[in-house]
Amino acid sequence: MNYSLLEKIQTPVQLRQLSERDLPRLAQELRHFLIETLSRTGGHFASNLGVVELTIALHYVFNTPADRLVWDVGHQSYPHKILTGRREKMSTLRQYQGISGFPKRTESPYDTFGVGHSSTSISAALGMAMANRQLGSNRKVVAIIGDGAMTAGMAFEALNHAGDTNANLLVILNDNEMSISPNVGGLSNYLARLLSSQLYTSVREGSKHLLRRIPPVHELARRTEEYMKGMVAPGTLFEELGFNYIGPIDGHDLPLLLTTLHNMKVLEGPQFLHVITQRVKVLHMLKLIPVLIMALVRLIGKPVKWQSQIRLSQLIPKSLAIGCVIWRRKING
Ligand SMILES: Cc1ncc(C[n+]2csc(CCOP(=O)(O)OP(=O)(O)O)c2C)c(N)n1
Repeated sequence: MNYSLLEKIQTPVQLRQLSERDLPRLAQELRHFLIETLSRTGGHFASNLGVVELTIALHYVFNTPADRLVWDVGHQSYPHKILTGRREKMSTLRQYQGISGFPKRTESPYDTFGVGHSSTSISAALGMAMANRQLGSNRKVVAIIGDGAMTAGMAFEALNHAGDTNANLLVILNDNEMSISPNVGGLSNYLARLLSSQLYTSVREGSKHLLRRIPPVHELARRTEEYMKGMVAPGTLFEELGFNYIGPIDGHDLPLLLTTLHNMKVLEGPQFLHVITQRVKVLHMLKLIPVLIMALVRLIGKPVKWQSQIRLSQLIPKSLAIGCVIWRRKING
């Protein structure tokens, strides 16, 4: 693939010089680049493919690195690394003396918090937001946390604290209904109920309708926010904790992400944006087949330890891997 847009971007400064019309093409290049790179280096590919549009939108709307992005766990930070001057180093990902698979403060000024452990982003971002307040600084702080990481006590402790401080902080819940495997528990059921309530579809369609008419920007901002707030039932769990809850919105719809982030950036107090992403879209699966084969071949290249109790989730990848090897041999004749 030709990476004509991606290659122009050494830092988000060049990203912000692109027109909004170019961003879907950039997302395509970025996704393809990720697949190509990870097929050689290995790494977390599903979580990263899910945040391609969200990462572009965040660096486009926010003035990074002055504005702070805090990635929870950090296993989904590869698109962020690629857009922040580390594209060429991606071939060294997770290797000796190469770049880290997680945000690392010594690696880049765009990596605001060293991570690896989950569920710490809201606390870290809240600390930064409170420091901003002390300093009288107008820097924005955004925590991006998955629905799996959100189930931890530490994340709730931070939500509880943030609601009480009234700090200027944006929390983005990246909801793909998955953690390492499908989520279980009360929060997961609650998020699923929010999604199945048809509000998601109506908000999404309604926002697109508004975008089509394009009134002056501040009017659009006001109306979009009012509209979305009106559509989503007040009193969500996050509202009760003191956040202004917006969503759920489609995390792959770049125009919608940009408008929503622009609108929310100027709001005061704790803000909560619920975005829905898919780790791997069906169309992308086709392009992923070579990556999957390489990853799975590597998996069965290792000696398989048979245990007395083997779980289905362990068995399926192994059977799939064997199938892929047979298929590859057939292709190669
Ligand atoms: C304290 C801690 N416990 C467990 C893990 C293992 N872990 C890695 S990613 C992750 C959660 C991933 O789910 P989610 O936050 O929904 O992100 P997604 O991969 O779906 O984008 C967990 C629990 C960890 N990194 N840190």
